Amino acid sequence: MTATTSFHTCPLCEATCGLELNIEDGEITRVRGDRDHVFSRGFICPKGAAFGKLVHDPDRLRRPLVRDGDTHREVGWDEAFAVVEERWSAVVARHGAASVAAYVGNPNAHTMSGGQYLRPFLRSLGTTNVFSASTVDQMPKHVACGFLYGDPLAIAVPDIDRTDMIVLLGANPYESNGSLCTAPDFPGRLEAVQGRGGRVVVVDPRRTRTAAMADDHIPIRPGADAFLLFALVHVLFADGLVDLGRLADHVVGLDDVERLAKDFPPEAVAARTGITAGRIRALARELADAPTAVVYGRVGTCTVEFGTLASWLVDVVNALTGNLDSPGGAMFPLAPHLRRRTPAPGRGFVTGRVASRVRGAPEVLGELPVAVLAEEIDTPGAGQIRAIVTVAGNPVLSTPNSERLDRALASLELMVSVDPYLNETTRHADVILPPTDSARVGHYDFSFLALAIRNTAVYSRPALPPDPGGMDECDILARLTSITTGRGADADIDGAHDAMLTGLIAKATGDGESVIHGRDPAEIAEMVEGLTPSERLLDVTIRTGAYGDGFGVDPDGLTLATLVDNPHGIDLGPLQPRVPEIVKTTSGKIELCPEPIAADVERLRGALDTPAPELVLVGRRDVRSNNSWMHNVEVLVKGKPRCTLHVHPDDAERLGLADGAPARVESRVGAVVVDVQVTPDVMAGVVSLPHGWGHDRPGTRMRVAAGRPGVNSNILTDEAAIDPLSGNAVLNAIPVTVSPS
Ligand SMILES: Nc1nc2c(c(=O)[nH]1)N[C@H]1C(S)=C(S)[C@@H](COP(=O)(O)OP(=O)(O)OC[C@H]3O[C@@H](n4cnc5c(=O)[nH]c(N)nc54)[C@H](O)[C@@H]3O)O[C@H]1N2
Ligand SMILES: Nc1nc2c(c(=O)[nH]1)N[C@H]1C(S)=C(S)[C@@H](COP(=O)(O)OP(=O)(O)OC[C@H]3O[C@@H](n4cnc5c(=O)[nH]c(N)nc54)[C@H](O)[C@@H]3O)O[C@H]1N2
Ligand code: SF4
Ligand SMILES: [Mo]
Repeated sequence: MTATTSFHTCPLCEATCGLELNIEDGEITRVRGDRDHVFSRGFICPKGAAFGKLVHDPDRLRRPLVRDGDTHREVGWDEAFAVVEERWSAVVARHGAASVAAYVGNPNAHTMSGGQYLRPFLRSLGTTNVFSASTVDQMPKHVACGFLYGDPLAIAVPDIDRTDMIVLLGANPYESNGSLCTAPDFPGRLEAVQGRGGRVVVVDPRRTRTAAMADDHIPIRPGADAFLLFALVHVLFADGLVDLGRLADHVVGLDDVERLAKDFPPEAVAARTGITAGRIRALARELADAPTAVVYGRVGTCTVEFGTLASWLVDVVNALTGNLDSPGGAMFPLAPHLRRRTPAPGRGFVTGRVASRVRGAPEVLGELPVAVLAEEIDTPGAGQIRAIVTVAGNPVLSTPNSERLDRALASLELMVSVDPYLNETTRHADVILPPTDSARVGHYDFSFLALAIRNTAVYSRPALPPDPGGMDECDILARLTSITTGRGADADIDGAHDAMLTGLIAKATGDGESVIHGRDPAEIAEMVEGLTPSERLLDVTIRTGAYGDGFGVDPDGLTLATLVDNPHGIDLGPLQPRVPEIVKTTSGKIELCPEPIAADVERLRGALDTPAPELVLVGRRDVRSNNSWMHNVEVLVKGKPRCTLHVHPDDAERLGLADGAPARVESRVGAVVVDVQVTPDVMAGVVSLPHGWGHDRPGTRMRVAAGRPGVNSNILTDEAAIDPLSGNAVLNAIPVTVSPS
């Protein structure tokens, strides 16, 4: 028996914790937190501890499946790609490239293939029907930042380790471990804020674990954060508390924000938010008075009717209190794969370059809202979607009115899924291409190091040897790209990888802003190191990045090899101010009151007078779960049932609901029956159900999950309801009725 220890970044959530893996005979036998990890320092959660179980899950697919009537049968890789090629080209020949679509899900943000091979693949499809989990998640933040800073990826994160006060809106990091804010051991870091005399305030309709630890929990009516934030802005102006600090010369639009905020005094929003005017005024003053303070909004502020407005106002409040781009406030990370920019105006941010066929919903960041996917499939006409590729997504559980989508997917001429599970979505696929597990591939966090509260560099080499019959997701996507670009399923895959590398180098040598501008691409190519195509691409990215060696320019700079030599990561220090360098608006200034956002304020003003529905549904997360796909691991799902409907005791009494008894929950689009859990931890007038459950569909192969199926909360969410600026689905504050079942 051979026993070894290996260090690997946990790929399961945004916290990017370092794992210490014990490996015996090719099996992960024990997982602990890596105590020497520069960022996570030994912290892990129950999901990270179950990483080995997930990797070795017997239900995990290791070979491709092809549909045979109502079942799937295992085939070889060549056969699977041949089927894809034949049927894909047939659909394109019959209906044109406009009839194909792609849906890409959350785990793409956690894989190197997602960071390196996905974009080229999506572009190769030649369709505007590109959908992703971003429009059931954070798209409002991208849109707000796109307009504010000219760059939708310029997202400021709370500088938790240095702040004196943090206000969390619609975020529950004690369960989620944080999002759009990579901070391993987020709970410990919040406790440290309190430990040094600072304050933690949580605004949430539920008394979450995060709310329970906070110095102050402010319950809010779901969907009302934009009102609360506007009232804070109102008070900051009215009481003369606005101080832009260092950003004064870099901001335009201040007067316009002040003018818009006039309509939202605390008294006007008190009823709609459920928060007294006095409390709102006090909060504004606390934010202004704290030496440093930061407002942080997440899922509860994004997946709502006014998601973009709320996301914008979070940054506005941080700016007005002098806390934007300032230590202890909200700051812009500089990850090793990114570059410092030359301060200069940019091209700005636009949306709506195309619109969806049926509803006319505007494109954002090159994609359409996933809320329109079902109608694009089930509405006949030119441009109707006839084929789809899903990569790492389970939209049948994760997107609104999922029963309609479930039916729509069943009607397609062709569906191909790149996914390791036969689940609620992939059961509709004609071909399933399962990538090898994440312990067998390298790991670098393109998405999350760019959202980290400290600048950090970490790369993990594969922890386990390759599965001889398995396929790396980079290879799967490269082969699919060969098919969709007409080079064919049999095209030389090494050639495709080499072309990617040559392209990346050529882009850098031809880019006036790159450290290797003007160098000979052949000379650079000679210097590139790495054991896999993915590593070689990463080497180029790191070496031309903010801390890179520039291929000899700075001998002390980072290379892939430096990262490989430091498996516990390299700490690059606390975040540094980045304005104006980061700003890419056409004016070169932070546009505090962008015109498209200002235009949406009228809708918010109108909603002030609309009475809120009597009972609304919100979601919730549990630390042992992650969206839809970790319910097949026994240790994560055993124990008390987690998919229950939380109901406040007053509502339970009023509606005749008993603890533990089933209730029928009904919305405009659907109904589910689920067991009630009566708890004072949810506001009266609000019920809560987690998403990602509903594992009772036939034709899946997730035996543990099927034993505790739960119900799919997205049967209740309404695909008609989207935030107009971002196209993001409304997944919180869904009007429902509840009755005993
Ligand atoms: N009602 C409600 N709905 C929600 C939310 C909510 O709060 N409330 N949250 C939303 C949010 S924030 C998100 S991000 C979405 C998530 O939406 P999705 O991304 O559509 O769903 P996931 O459940 O994350 O599904 C991930 C899929 O990827 C597969 N997978 C896992 N690892 C890999 C891998 O390495 N490679 C590949 N190719 N596949 C892999 C899994 O088997 C699974 O099929 O759900 C959203 N839906
Ligand atoms: N354990 C676990 N961890 C996860 C995931 C998971 O499914 N499970 N998913 C991962 C993903 S994809 C993401 S995007 C992140 C999300 O990370 P978070 O944003 O922290 O997500 P949630 O835990 O859903 O917290 C959202 C909170 O918003 C509250 N809320 C609902 N409506 C409103 C509202 O209108 N206003 C306010 N102020 N609050 C509201 C809910 O009660 C809930 O407590 O978590 C990631 N980490
Ligand atoms: S908090 Fe996230 S990254 Fe850390 S161990 Fe848990 S799942 Fe993995
Ligand atoms: Mo998410």
